[in-house]
Amino acid sequence: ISVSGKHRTGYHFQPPRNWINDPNGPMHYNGYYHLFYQYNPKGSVWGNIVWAHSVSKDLINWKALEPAIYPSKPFDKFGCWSGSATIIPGKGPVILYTGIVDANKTQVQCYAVPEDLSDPFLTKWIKPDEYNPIVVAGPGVNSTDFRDPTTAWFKDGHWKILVGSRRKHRGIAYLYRSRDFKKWIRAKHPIHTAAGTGMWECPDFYPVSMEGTMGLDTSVVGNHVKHVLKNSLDETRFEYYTLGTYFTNIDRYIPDNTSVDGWAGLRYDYGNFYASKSFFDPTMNRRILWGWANESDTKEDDIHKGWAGIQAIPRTLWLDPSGRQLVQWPIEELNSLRDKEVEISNLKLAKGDYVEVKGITAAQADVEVTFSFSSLNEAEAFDPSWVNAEDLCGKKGSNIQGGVGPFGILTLASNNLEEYTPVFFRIFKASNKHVVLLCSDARSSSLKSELYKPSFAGFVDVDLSTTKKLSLRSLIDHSVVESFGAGGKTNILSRVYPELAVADQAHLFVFNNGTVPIVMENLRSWCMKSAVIN
Ligand code: DQQ
Repeated sequence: ISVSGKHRTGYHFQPPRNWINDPNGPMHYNGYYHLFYQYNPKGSVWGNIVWAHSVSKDLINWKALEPAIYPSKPFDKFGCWSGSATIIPGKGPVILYTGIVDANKTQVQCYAVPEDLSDPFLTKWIKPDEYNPIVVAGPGVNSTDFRDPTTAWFKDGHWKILVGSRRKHRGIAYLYRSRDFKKWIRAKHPIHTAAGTGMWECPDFYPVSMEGTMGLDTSVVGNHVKHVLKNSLDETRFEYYTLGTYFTNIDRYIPDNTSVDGWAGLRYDYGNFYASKSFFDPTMNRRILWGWANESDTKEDDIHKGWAGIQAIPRTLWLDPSGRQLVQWPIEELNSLRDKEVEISNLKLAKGDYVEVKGITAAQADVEVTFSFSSLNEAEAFDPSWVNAEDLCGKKGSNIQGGVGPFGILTLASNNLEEYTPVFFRIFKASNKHVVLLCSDARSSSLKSELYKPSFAGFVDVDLSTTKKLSLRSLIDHSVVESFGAGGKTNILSRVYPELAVADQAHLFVFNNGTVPIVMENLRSWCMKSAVIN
């Protein structure tokens, strides 16, 4: 592996070179999955943005096509920014995207359609002159923060879309309606807004079933569904979502009182995951989530590497039976890359134990592990002022001894633990319940300084009075550690750049640094084959 290649991924999506960001217009059409994404054809920093295009039969192995949408019209001369695909029954897909009109970054919404519906790859896209751009910022709308149209849904004779925006510091999702997908009119009220959240990039709005794990097509409404509204917050570069009710008669969305707008809101991922977009996959009746994971190294590193940005592994997503949050899990197709397996059962981890999991390619692996603990009596007291999980993980890292935990895995570890990215749980005792913290702590991930090495963390909403077990799955891929806690309730993606723990010099450990012994009931880990990507 060349120097610039040692952190390239083996099974996370990336093109051979250059900058990528947001996933755009994911869909399944006529036997193929399509992934478009923001791409700079000229370099490994953001700029010159076009929609790159890849197709796949299984969401894992991808074939690159030429860019589908690139500046070619007066309304998108300065860039083709994010957007979505909608499949019109009986007609085929339509892409909506944001065109950048001028050097001031004035934004309008545009549409594109396949040139030839009989081409199985839908290689070429055209932007009809009639009706384009379909939406411009009207009076009172901030025309330089007005972008990222959603997939449309159909209700009562109208197609409807959202466009992200802001008014001063209030985040806004404007609603537009159309009968024919060509003439669009802004509704009197946005579907939802929230004070103090800033620009809403890449809104996503869709129904989830109140029972089971099956996904729903974007137009489904009714009393058996809840709706999800997700926004990507430009200012802090993280996303949050709420669960709530879509009142179709007034075209308003109101979040449940169990999920809040803004910084304290629920997150798909408590790590490096942004500008995500979901789509309904009719072949398996599931909703799939794509998200972009930016680099955590410097711009100079990216220029040197010649590439920047990956897509997270696509995740199936559904409503937790509690109704309070979503659950995510890597798409099952990923298992086709699992190769040699190592399994360990019933391993007791006493205080201070570190045990190496030998026999796998630890730099490119999939690990599933279940821990149990006999008693919670010695859990540390939880201070109610600890509202920020990331700060708490920063204070209580993997080598700070606790009561129940910290316990978990050390990924991408060098031989003598000069480098490691720990992914671990820590259990606290609050006044009337236990608080579970999941951390993915990049601080010790690399000997190299000048990297962004955050102690990412999230709380895990589990009831430890009924189950005394916690599970963890981590997808390790050279510069990625993508973890799913408690069956996908709390998820964290970290980007890390070890200097020593690369290729066959990377190791995997399990550990316990709490006074209470932990039983690792079962660990299965697989060497992961590389996917064929672009
Ligand atoms: N990236 C796109 C925008 C979007 C932002 C530009 C989010 O359309 O708002 O590349 O990362």
